[in-house]
Amino acid sequence: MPQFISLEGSEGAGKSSAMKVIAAELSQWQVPFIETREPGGESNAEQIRELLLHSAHLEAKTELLLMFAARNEHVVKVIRPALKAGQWVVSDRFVDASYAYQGYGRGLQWQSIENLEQWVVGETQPNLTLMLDVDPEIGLKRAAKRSQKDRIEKEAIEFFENIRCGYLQRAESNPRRIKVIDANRSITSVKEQVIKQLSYFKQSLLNP
Ligand code: Z5A
Repeated sequence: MPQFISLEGSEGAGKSSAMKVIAAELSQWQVPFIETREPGGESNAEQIRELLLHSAHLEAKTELLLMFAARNEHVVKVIRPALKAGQWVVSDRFVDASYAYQGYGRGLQWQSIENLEQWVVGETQPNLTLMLDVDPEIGLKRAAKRSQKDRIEKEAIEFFENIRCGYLQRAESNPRRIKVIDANRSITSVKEQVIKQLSYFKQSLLNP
């Protein structure tokens, strides 16, 4: 059965490096897979991403609705067809990010996010989510080494602290699916933790 894996974490958690580790592992396992991302992962969704990351200002509700508009294009045109065709899907962010950023970060109503999730995502839920947990002070320092900041990255540290709480809360409520990786540690340690969690996941598929 093809599996859906998502990767989550706040600013500078090291998702890009973790994506490479996951891709290398899946290649070794010889499973067909696609790598994708949110917001984006599909041509219309990528255009919505531009709006989301580079508009001068967006109302919080608009931000949430655009995340789900992009997600609908992504789920219908990319994720579901790939899974149906027998490919695994690895997505850099998915619906947990909306709970963390728009729910905890922007303070939008939980119920609205749940309604949108039911409507847009439905049963197309990740089987495994690796959540890279990093102290925002560390994550923001790492991210500062990169080029220009986008609209969301310009938020204050308190915003990212709330997001971290949101992610940890999600992990606590979904312990079977969401595995927390300590991303405060070195790149090598993060890599080892990711490989370990993937190996547990593989075992759970072989011995359900
Ligand atoms: N968003 C949302 O609000 N709601 C939603 O529903 C969704 C998304 C789906 C775009 O996401 C934005 O959309 C994002 C959340 C929001 N906004 N923010 N902020 P994105 O995933 O495309 O963008 P991002 O979060 O800005 O990704 P990122 O900062 O690129 O994260 P990263 O991939 O985790 O960082 P990285 O590039 O891998 O690492 C940053 C640097 O740190 C780099 O130089 C690394 O070499 C270094 N690094 C990484 N790991 C380590 C360790 N362990 N030690 C030392 N240095 C390290």
